[in-house]
Amino acid sequence: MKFTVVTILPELIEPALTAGVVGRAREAGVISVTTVNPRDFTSDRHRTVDDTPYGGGPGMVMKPEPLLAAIGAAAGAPPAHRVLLSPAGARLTQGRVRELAKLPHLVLVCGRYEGIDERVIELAIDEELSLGDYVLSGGELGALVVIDACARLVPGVLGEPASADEESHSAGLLEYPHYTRPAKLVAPAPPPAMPGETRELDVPPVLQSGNHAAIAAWRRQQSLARTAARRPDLFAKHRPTKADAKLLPPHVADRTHLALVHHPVFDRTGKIVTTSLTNFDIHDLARSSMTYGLAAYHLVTPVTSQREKAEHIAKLWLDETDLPRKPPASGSRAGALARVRTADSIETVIAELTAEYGTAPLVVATSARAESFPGVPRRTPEELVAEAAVRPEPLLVLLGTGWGLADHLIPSVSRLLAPIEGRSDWNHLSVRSAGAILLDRLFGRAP
Ligand code: 21W
Repeated sequence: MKFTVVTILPELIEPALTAGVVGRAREAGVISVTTVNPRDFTSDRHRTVDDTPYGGGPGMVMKPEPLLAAIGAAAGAPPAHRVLLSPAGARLTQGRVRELAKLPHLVLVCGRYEGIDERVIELAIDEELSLGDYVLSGGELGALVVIDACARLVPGVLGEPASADEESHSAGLLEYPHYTRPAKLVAPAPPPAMPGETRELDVPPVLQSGNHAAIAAWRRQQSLARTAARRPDLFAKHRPTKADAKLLPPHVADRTHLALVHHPVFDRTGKIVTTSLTNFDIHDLARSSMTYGLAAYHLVTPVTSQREKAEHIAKLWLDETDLPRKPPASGSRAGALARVRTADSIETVIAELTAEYGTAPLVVATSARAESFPGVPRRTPEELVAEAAVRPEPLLVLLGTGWGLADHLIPSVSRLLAPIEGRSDWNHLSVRSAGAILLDRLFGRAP
């Protein structure tokens, strides 16, 4: 594969490609890298490649004529694929690298200054690529990244290419941790340890077991857990395989409990009150909970008569509705009824779940007020689901009625979901609307 880099700073390209895998591939003639300098296509005494921007503004712009001539000379006829490295390009991905690596010749055009004259892009660039959302001083490092990423996919460049099988298997997940000898590493302890203090770090025993199935399972589990913790965006896109499902706790929705809290909540004046149950809230959030496959929906009020009313309404509804006629996979009519539950307090719900699951729930609050639950870690729905997916606990999501959960009276809360915001300052969603939006953000499937 041939790379031609168009740059006014060739000395930035050359030395970076003499060592390592790419250096050896060049020596072996498997790839070639050359540079073309737009300065060599100027005709004035100062070899000028830049000029002031039309319309004013800071900095300089690469002028079109030398750049066009250099790209023309680099690309040949018919022209090879021409890539401009630019902060305004599409993000470079491994998928794009795989496609680019199939080409026989790639021209990489590097901008300097504020950028290049737009007409060069119109006339002589096939695609614009960026490395990411940070500011570099030019395109040269981008060109080096493209060369390195492509070269290692060219047959003959890497000694033993990772099997396509293994690559596709791990695609979309972060790598598992690697270890080599010694099995017991004795090393200086990191600060704040005393000088001279040492720490002994062992290679995980499973890797020394010789049990290849156990090793593969451990590595896969590490990949899944790391991806969930570090890259919730990747984790959200990952479709767990059947084997993954065995390594992970049950799906988060299957162990998520929604609680509609009527006490302790604020009234409009900030006083702690107990609100009354409403028919609509019982119905609508029960339907939303079942639609999104939650484990249960809990109506929380200390008022005994209100709990009895809730149970009565829930039973009537479940008798009448056509929902249970086609019960969800895990549930009969009785199962559906069991999914609408009542409790006198949040603490009671927590105690019930702790007994049922053998571990206390991760309690998640929602709030329309940005400043409530001070010190409690904030999570986006994507972050929360990724975090919960690799932990064993059930999830208890609290929805406050009235003017919201009385945060200082609910110390069990350990995560907070950001408020749902519309496009105005007026934020008074009904709790059942907020709950439905929240469930969709947590568990909804994009079409
Ligand atoms: C950086 C040129 C910033 C122009 C709004 C208006 C190539 C790059 C580059 C550069 C600006 C890549 C401004 C990630 C990168 C590159 C040089 C814009 C400020 N903002 N990938 N003016 N980041 N950068 N100047 O910077 O050529 S690939």
